Amino acid sequence: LQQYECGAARFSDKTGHEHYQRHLLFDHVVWPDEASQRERFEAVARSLRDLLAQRWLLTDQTYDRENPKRVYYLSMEFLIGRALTNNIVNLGVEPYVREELQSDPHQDWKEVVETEPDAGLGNGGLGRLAACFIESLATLQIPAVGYGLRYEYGIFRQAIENGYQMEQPDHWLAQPDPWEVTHPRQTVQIPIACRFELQDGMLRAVPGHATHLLGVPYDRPVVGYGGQTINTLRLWGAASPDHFNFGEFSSGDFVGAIVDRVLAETVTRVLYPDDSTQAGQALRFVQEYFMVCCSLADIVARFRRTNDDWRLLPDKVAIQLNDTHPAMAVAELMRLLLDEAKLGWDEAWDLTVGTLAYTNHTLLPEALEKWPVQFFELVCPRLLEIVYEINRRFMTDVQQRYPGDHPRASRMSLIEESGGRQIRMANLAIVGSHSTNGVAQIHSDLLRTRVVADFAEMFPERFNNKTNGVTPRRWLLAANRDLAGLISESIGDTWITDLGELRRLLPLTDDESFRSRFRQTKRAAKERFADWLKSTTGQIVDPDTIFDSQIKRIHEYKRQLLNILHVIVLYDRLRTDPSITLPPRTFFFAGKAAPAYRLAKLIIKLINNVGRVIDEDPVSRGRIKVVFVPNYNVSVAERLIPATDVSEQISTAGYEASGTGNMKFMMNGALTIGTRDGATIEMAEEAGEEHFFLFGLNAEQVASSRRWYSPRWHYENEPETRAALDLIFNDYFSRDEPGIFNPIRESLLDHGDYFMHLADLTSYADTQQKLGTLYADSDAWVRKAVVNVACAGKFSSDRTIAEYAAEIWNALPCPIR
Ligand code: DL6
Repeated sequence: LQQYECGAARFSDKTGHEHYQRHLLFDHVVWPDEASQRERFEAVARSLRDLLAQRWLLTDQTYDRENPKRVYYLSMEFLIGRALTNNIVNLGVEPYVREELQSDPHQDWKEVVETEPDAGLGNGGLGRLAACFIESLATLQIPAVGYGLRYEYGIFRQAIENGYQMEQPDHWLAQPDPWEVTHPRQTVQIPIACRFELQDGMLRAVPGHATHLLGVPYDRPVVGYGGQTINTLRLWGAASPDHFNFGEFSSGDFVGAIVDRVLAETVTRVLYPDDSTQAGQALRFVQEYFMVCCSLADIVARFRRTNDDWRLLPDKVAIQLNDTHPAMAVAELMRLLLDEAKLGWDEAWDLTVGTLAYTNHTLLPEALEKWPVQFFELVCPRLLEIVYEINRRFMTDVQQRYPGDHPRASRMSLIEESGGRQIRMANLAIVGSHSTNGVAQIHSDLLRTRVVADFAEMFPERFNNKTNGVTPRRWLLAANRDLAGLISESIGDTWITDLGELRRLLPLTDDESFRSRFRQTKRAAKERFADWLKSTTGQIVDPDTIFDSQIKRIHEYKRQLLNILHVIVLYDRLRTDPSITLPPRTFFFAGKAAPAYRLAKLIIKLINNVGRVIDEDPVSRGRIKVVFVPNYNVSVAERLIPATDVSEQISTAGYEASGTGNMKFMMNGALTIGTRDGATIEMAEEAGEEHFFLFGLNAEQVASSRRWYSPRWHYENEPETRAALDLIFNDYFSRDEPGIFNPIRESLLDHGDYFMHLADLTSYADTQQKLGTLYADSDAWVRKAVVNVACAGKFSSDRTIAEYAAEIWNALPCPIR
């Protein structure tokens, strides 16, 4: 990496060594040979931060000097995971760091890496996508800042006890985070029209005198590959001003005032663990408001530093709203332009719409946020006034365009009147921005034609698709060193920043020695995973079995239940006839269920109980195995994905917006069994359906069979379906806790099986059988796996970001010289 020569050289010579030693000695006051692994991790991380500090400053300085259009990515979630390995890889200093650490006899590199906690500041796909995007923005040298919240507690830790999910707090900041830098001078003040109180152990916003919250910025470097551009992820921490509740100080309630202060600071204490459902608590509303206000204040300050004409705003600033969570930005930007910049309504509106863009990530109605009007009244009444005025004007437009169409007007209104007035955040985001995109072609189409069809009809030019992608640096180069090495040896390393280059692997499907090395990389990854699993959980798995993985949030629409039903079908076949041919397979499940999502938690319990019964039964032991890997997070994914042979992408068609795990598996050489849903459709288009195992109803069939679909029919007419279900319903997997799986029976048979598990079970089982047969032909299998890797190029987040930049943001790279 010639571009980074200067930095690398600095790390390689005595200075790099001294940085590390100095951090050990002076940050922790320990002798280097007595330091703990944690202290060593902090010292390495801080030395790297030293190394990139000047470049980081230079990046900002260049943006200020050249005044390019800048992109601001607003997201309530950034599921970052660990940063050390990625920063080393992206800075191109790996050989030097290795050398340095190897010269330290007390250093165990693996342990040092393991010491870093996962920054789990997100729930799943949406947050992980945001993390991939900021990395690609930096790699593409696009001037960008990611804005989010500095949650002190990330997504909960999941423990499994007696098969049940238990949630434990994840205090990932218990020890200082060596990557972050705080900039107290850039603290912003956020007006807030209420105070906080503890009621029944819950933090509540209650009417009270207007005050302020402070937003303290904590910056993390976002290192682009090659180390040229170091962008910033700015996470806001809430603090209260010293004069907070001064009245109570004067009146003698010193302790009460301090308690109030502490309560105000809880605003950014914890990430809401709900995925795809709206939690609806006032604190979450305050979090969204706080993130939006802090970020917009900062964006405007940056804009004003280099521009004195407000009319330039859309030429210099692009703000992307990651889902509706930051949709209050529409009203807040209007407030800034009206109240602070003193612009007229029409001009402020044009600038707002021209600056903002919105990404939708889900079609599930329950995930479309709506906030009670009272929350706005309580926390930010001025924003409510603005929303009302936006709606008044918008409704006039709708009535002019569709005179007399009252049902349409009421569907499109920003305000839902039934069941308590609520603000529809998706409507606000669409009306107040110039672009609305879905995250895979099918999702964008369904969004346009089903979910917000009225808006797509009124503003067709605003709707577009941006199929998701993932960063190949983290998900291939760093996560799968062996495969990445083999690829680079075979076609050079340009694929790292131009993933389409992987197509050059296609001719190598006919090269026996390449296939054999490819097979070895998979085998080695499986062994590594098996070792890790044994050492961390005690579970033993056999790398000679097919590794089959479904790793994602647990949700009915993702259908982990379909997967485990198929496992039960296999188990029942073995019980009936142990002599059948069945390629040995290990089914891995991993994922967290929202703590309040009872059925999802019960599915976890079922998976664990089935696993235990299968293990205990000699008929199935050694032939099929079910493993629930606890506490799924980014680091677990980095280990399991390279080791996986079969990727399960089996959502009910029309419900998975895109998926991104599917892409990570594909680029790591797994074969996909899946439904025609989300980006899986496009993946199969790239590789050819003959290299995929697609099954089941498509989205249209799901929608059109809703009226007459009868899960009971399947139960009564398909013997294998019935036998599998009866094992569950008759407590075969719950002898000690009879009846616990009744809610699963109710959901599948009594309540209509909304996600159509039973409709797809037979074709799923048939397709699984074909997959098993192919696995027995190792050569044919590897050929398909290589084709999959070769055709994964489209699914780089570099491609996705390049499309956002060209088609939504109109932003160009601004290289740092
Ligand atoms: O776009 C990222 C990711 C998609 O790949 C998943 O298909 C989708 O389920 C996920 N959505 C969420 C929940 N969103 N909300 N609101 O994480 O987004």
